[in-house]
Amino acid sequence: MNEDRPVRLDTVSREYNSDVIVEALRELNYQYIPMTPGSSFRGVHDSLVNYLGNERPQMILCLHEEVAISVAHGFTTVTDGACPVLIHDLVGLMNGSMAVYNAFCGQAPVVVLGGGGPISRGTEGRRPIDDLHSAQSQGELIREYVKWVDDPCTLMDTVAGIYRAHQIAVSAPAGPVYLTMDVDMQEGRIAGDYVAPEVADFTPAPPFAADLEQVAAAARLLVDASLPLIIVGGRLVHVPGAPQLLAELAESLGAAVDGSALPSTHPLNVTGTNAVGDADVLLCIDVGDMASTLGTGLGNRPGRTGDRKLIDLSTGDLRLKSWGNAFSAPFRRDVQLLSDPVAGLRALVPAVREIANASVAQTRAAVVRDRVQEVRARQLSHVAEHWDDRPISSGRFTSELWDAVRSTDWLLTSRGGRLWHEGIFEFTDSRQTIASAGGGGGVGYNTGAAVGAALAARDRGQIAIAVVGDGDFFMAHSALWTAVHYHLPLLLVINDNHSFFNDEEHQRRLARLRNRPRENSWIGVHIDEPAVDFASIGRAFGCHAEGPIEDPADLHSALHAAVNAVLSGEVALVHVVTEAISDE
Ligand SMILES: Cc1ncc(C[n+]2csc(CCOP(=O)(O)OP(=O)(O)O)c2C)c(N)n1
Ligand SMILES: [Mg+2]
Repeated sequence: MNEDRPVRLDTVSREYNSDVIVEALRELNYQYIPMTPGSSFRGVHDSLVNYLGNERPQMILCLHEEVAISVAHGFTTVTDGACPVLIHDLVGLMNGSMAVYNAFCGQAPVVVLGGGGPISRGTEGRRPIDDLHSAQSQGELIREYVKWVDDPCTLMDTVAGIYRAHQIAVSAPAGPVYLTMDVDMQEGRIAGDYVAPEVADFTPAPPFAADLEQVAAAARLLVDASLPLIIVGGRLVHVPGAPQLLAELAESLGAAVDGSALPSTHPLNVTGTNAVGDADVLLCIDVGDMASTLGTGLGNRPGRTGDRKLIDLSTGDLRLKSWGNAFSAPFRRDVQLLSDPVAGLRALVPAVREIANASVAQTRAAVVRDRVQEVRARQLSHVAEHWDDRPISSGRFTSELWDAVRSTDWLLTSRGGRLWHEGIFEFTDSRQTIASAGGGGGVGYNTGAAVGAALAARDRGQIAIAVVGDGDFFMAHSALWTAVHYHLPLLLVINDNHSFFNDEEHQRRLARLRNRPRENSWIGVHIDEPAVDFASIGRAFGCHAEGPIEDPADLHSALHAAVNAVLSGEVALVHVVTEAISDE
């Protein structure tokens, strides 16, 4: 790890307000603080370096604010803690705003700290850029997709505000917050009568529990179901003991589980199989976006889930904001366990155990196991059938990647959608997967998030693996610099289909609906002529780079070489050329 250690700190003493502000960051145990520099927080920047020695928290330099916030978001998908980020006032926040939205949708406790003000217009020595880069309340820009905004102007309010921001960010439902630090206040001297707020006064809220009658009703529905399906989203995978609770619930019911909080090798894990489309009772745990998860095909009216019964175990509509439409699709909840998801699970498990019938559970489990085995066998034979395909098939790619990483301690941070083949990777430990943080679907998230996840992976002795689309990578490829500078253990695989392919499908679909030529769907979408050499981009940032790989026979050695490079301390990039295949 490049630690960027400052020198000559023996002459520095605690003198300025910004020294007190950074003490608050240390008090909150922040290990890293991703940032992109800006004069609006130069006081805090100076104190982090020259007062705290750039240690706890260590600044993680990112070359774009969107990347800095994605890095913080990615870090929180692995660690179950909040991550702060430092952003220049107005323009920095503008650059970072989409990433804040992704964090909001992903329930990521990212504490965005921005330079602000100066509140006092008449101060001498103002920065020439003050007016251009500040606003009456910068929080207006992102107010509708953060949990809290604060614009304090005194030191005491700023320190209290940081503690409060942290408290709000991590309390369920978790999410990003934004606080500005007045530039003059940061740079001022600590007043003699300054009274420090106490962090103990800002303890995060304890988990809140579900209504007991609802718990009993949910247990009854699940036990009486013919084929219950548990769909797991959110951040459950992080919470100590939660995967075990989930396994206990599934096993006592013989219920299928869709989600990464249960090992993929568990016989009840049906992730990626579509094996239980005929489930009659759905238990959604911490599923933020019901519309994406359940699709719109379950019923023909808003709010309908067809004939299925739906149990919603989550913080429910507490996540809703009046401005955006995220999570607002109506779904009929037959039972609502409005609670912290893990607290709800803790109540539900004994309630189910008390009335569950072991032999019914066994029968259901056998049905689930048979169906999963059948789908997995089909998935594997599909891999064999397309082993030598050119362009490289998703099955071949995923198998070769699995072969290259399986003997390491790995963490998969993104699957890159189209190049992933289900049923090959074995997830046996919740440490191998990130919280299914979801995000808001803003393209440009995955590379920065992989860097943040790699930062956390490195501290756990793991290597991070990310499969990222070419379009996604283009929007934030400067994140590679951060990975290389801090020697992060990251293998980045670019799925290069020369396209923002998702939109090609949309254009094709629409052309079909309108009876127009579908052949033109590539125009305004293909990223070709020039085809970009991603390995050269990787090398330019100092990565070990392989590719472009077009021949499937070259995958094995390229991926193994890349993994070896990561194990020996390099960041590796593998450029895999695939075909843009449409289902239309
Ligand atoms: C910031 C942003 N711009 C545009 C979109 C629309 N969009 C959704 S997916 C996608 C294509 C992503 O391309 P790539 O990462 O290469 O994945 P592919 O679809 O080719 O597999 C686009 C442009 C978006 N979601 N976010
Ligand atoms: Mg693409």
